[in-house]
Amino acid sequence: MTNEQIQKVIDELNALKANTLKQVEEARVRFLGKKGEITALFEEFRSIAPEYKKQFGRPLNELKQAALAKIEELREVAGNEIASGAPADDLSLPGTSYELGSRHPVSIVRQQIVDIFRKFGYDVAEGPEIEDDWHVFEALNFPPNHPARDMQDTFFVSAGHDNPILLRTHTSSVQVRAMENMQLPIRVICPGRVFRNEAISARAHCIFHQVEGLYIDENVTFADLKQAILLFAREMFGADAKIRMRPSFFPFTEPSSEVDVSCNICHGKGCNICKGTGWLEILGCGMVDPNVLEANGIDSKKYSGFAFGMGIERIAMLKWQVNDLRHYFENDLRFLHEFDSALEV
Ligand code: 2NL
Repeated sequence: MTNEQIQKVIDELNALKANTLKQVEEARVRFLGKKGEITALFEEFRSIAPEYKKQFGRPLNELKQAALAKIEELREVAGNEIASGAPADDLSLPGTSYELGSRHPVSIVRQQIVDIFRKFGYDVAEGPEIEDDWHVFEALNFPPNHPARDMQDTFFVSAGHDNPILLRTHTSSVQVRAMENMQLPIRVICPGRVFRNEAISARAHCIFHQVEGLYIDENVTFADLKQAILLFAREMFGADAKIRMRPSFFPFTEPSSEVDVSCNICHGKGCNICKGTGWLEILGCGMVDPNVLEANGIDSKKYSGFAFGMGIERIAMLKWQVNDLRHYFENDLRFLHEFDSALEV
C-alpha cells in the first residue's frame, strides 16, 4: 500500500459527479461496495506489516468517512431533483416558505397606546416584575393594612420582614423608580405585565397587562389631565370619541377619577356592549397625591402631577369586542389569527 494509492481515490472522490439516484448508487458501489476501491484498500490494509498500520490506518478511515459523506450529499441533491423534476441549482425555484407568526392582540394594543403617548412626548420605561413592598405599596401611599397588601390580593415571594418581595400588582412601581432616577419634569409611560391573586374568570385573570402614565412638573393641573386623556381617547377610539369622568378613589391620587369613553359600537345610543349606557370604562386617573411626591423626594409645594392607569386587555376587548379575558392567554390559533390584519402600521 502507498500514499499515492490513497491520494488517487481521494482525487477520484473529489471529482465525483452523480445527477440521478441511480448514478449515486453506482458511485457508492464503485467506492464502498464489496469490490469497491475503498473496500479493496481496507482488504489490503489487513495484510500489511504492523509497523505500517499506524501510517495508513488513519488516512484510510478518513477517506471512508469522506466517501460516505459525499455519497450522502449527492443522494440528497439527486433526491430533491427527482421530487421537483428540475435541476437542483435552478434558481427560479420558489424558496422554502416559512409560516410567519402574527402579533398578539395585547402586543398590538400596547404598541398603539405607547405610540400615542410617545407622540405626546412621554418616555417609555420598564422595570422588574418581581418587586419590593416599597416600590409597589409604601412609596405609593398605601396604608399599612390596605387590603391590596393582603395575601389574598398579592403574590408574595418572601414575606415576614420589613420590605417583603412580591410580584408587582401594577406598573406604578416603575414610575416610582422613574421618580428615583429621572430629573424633573417627568413624563413617562410604563407598559408591563402585572400579577394579582385572583380567581380566573371571563373578567379577571391573575396575570394581565397595564400601561400607566405619570407627568410631574410645576403647575400641572386637573385640566391638563383631562386634555391628555381626551387626546388619547380620540387617537385610540377615533376623532369623534368623547370622554366623561366619574369621581373615584385610589390610594396614590387625590382627587381621583374613572374615565369612560363614548361607546364606539352604538355611538352613544346604547347597545349590549355598553349595557345600554352609551359609555365604556377605559381607565383610572387622578392628581398624584402630595404624600406620594414627598415619599419620593419631590417637593409637593413646587411640583404637582397627574397619573393614570389602564388595563391593556380591557382596551383590546373594547376595541375588538372580545367577551372573555381568558382568550388572551389560551393561545388558540383560531383566536390569534383573527388579528392578523389588525396591525395599523
Ligand atoms: C386603573 C387605575 C391608576 C395611577 C394608576 C399612579 C402612579 C403613580 C402615582 C400616582 Cl407613581 N398614580 N398611577 C393613578 C391612578 C389610577 O390606575 O384602573 N388601572 C388599571
